[in-house]
Amino acid sequence: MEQTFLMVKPDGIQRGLVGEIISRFERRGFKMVAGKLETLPEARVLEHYAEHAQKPFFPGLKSYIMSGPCFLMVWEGKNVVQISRDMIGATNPMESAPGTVRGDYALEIGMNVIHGSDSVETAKREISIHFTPAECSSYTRIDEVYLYE
Ligand code: IDP
Ligand code: MG
Repeated sequence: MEQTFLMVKPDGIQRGLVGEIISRFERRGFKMVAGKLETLPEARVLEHYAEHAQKPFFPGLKSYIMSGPCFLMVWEGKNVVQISRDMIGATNPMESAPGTVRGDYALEIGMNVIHGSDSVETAKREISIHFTPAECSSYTRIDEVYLYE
């Protein structure tokens, strides 16, 4: 089954949004298979955001992401990568639709509450940066018989 990497960023932790965000993905039917609260070390921030390392906003992004703990998760389910991106909303909250996480809880691109992998390939890469296989659980949700036909 497809997996994605989701991370509540430090603004989401400080604003008490972790439970609300987890609830959205739980209710949609997705299954959390790993989760931990952690302040990211610099090396993992550089690896995670390697594609943005040369961008002008990168120093600000790095200090934002390292400003406090994040809540890191692996979620599993049918089409979870794309559906999570849709549930998260556009990168710039000014363009995020209401009903999305960013569209409901954020105002600025540099404080946009949550990260989600942008493709299945990216998800595999990001999961391996932040979690060991031993940290990821394999289990059946009791409601799966009413989620999948
Ligand atoms: P995404 O998080 O929606 O995938 P990306 O373009 O991959 O968006 O950018 C990664 C993160 O970098 C964004 O979520 C945001 O926190 C930050 N970011 C992107 N563009 C800007 C910008 O122009 N100014 C400040 N921060 C930015
Ligand atoms: Mg991205």
